[in-house]
Amino acid sequence: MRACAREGWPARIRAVISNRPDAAGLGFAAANGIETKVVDHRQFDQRDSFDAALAQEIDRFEPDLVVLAGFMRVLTDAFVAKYAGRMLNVHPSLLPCFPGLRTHQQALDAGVRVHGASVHFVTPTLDHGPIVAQAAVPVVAGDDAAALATRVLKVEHDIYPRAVRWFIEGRLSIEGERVALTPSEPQWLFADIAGEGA
Ligand code: NHR
Repeated sequence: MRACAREGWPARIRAVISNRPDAAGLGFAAANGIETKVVDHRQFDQRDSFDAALAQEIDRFEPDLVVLAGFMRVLTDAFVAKYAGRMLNVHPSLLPCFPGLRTHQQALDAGVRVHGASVHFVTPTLDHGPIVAQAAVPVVAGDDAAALATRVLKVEHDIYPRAVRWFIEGRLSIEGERVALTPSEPQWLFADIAGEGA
């Protein structure tokens, strides 16, 4: 929302839809004059009936792009197929490492020294779609999952708006497992954490 306004994107955010009535993003959207909607997954006993209700709400807004942001329900194949090539997610790891939940703890347990975030197109296989952009951050002494999450979140907030903007500008094309950006520019970022005590 902020990048769209600040950079004057040729786009508008049609709606913010959450499965959680308490999601902070709903209040932020409403405060910025954007329509909100809740589709509470707890009111559905099957994933496909929840997904169908969610799709119905999304389609009322006829979006060109669906942007998952902290969306935590695994989506059915039918839902993913409906938005194929026009649904993005940001996952807090350097995919294909550490898909799924408890990502930062997975990274700490594996002892990696570089961690990060990935923006990818959503495909049926969880956290495995074609990668649009990635950002790397160091793992430093004393990190716990929360500290690492905070460092990663900063770069998520950098690469995700950039990736969304590339989509809006029509610059992304999916070529098998790869995403081409035209005209080309770096699809990676190395976090500069100088001065952050690392
Ligand atoms: N759905 C599909 N088909 N493919 C992807 O790549 C998806 C997806 C749905 C969500 C986001 C993803 C993340 O960024 C995402 C990518 C939730 C889970 C999960 O296990 C896994 C990955 C992601 C989001 N969710 C549990 C479930 O049973 C619920 C966990 C909870 O409610 O806290 O749905 O990491």
